[in-house]
Amino acid sequence: MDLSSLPREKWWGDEYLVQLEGFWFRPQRVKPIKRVINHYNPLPSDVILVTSPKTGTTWLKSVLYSILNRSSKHKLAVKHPHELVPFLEVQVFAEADEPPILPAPSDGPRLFATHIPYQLLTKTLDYSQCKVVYLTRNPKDTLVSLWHFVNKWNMEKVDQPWSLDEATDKFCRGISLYGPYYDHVLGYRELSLKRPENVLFVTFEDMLEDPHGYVKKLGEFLGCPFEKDEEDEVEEIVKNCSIEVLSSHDVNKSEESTTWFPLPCNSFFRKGKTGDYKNYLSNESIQRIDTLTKERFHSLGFMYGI
Ligand code: PAP
Repeated sequence: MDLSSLPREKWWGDEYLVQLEGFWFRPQRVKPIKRVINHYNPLPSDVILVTSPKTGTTWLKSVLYSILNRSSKHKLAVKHPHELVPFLEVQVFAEADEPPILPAPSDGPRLFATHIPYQLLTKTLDYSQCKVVYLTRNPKDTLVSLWHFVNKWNMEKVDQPWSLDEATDKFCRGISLYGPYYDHVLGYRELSLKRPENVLFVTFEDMLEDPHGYVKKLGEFLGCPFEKDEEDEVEEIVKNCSIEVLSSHDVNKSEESTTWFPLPCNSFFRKGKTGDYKNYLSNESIQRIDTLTKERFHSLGFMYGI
């Protein structure tokens, strides 16, 4: 595919995004995303975590990994969640010209993650019985988290920080990683309403409020419920996947970059709270985002606390 034929927009620093079928991506992701679309045929037993960037991917990767691999959940102490649960477009289908040889499901369901919007994966998902867990997060905290992440990345390249006003403007105009954010959420929201057996829609805020209840709910959804006498196991998963415990492991504290992303392993852990936007966004920006949220989400009965 000729990338130069795609619409492009400046993102931050000298980075730009290109638009494919209405969504914005880093140019180097386009080919792997196309490979996922063309070659990934999910098995009915596959579990796919889908998120928009910065909505809690690392957290839910740890939780899902622990639920599905109960006997090896101790691996979370020595491996980064992004290594245990690979992204389809960043790791699994990253390099190969040919489709990769995917692991056989002999050890239980395969667990993958992706940020690819439903609008680009309709053929992949509509004909599969695989389970999809979609995690979203309120747009203001998502934006602030992304802005912090980019500035960490930015530091290694240019001295000028990316201004939050510019980040907000781009986010609201949809020019964001795998954005527009609203279209991303709505695609999976509608799918979850249409196919609740296969798609579970979860918010970061609900999970943070009741992690215990959500670990059990996810276990049920994935067909591996916790028994009544397994409350301790549920509690252990909640604790081991908390940001405090996860971020204390050497592997997650590391300043080393992963092989597939040019930022230290510790960049995926910051505060992990809700409402941090209040410390950063101006009233004007909050109003702009809330208006957009009402316009885009309320018509579908998704209130998101506004
Ligand atoms: P990714 O999509 O690039 O993989 P992702 O994991 O979604 O990133 O986003 C990181 C956010 O999740 C950070 O949010 P913050 O900037 O608002 O703090 C990070 O702190 C948060 N996070 C990571 N691990 C956890 C966890 N175990 N519990 C709660 N939040 C977490």
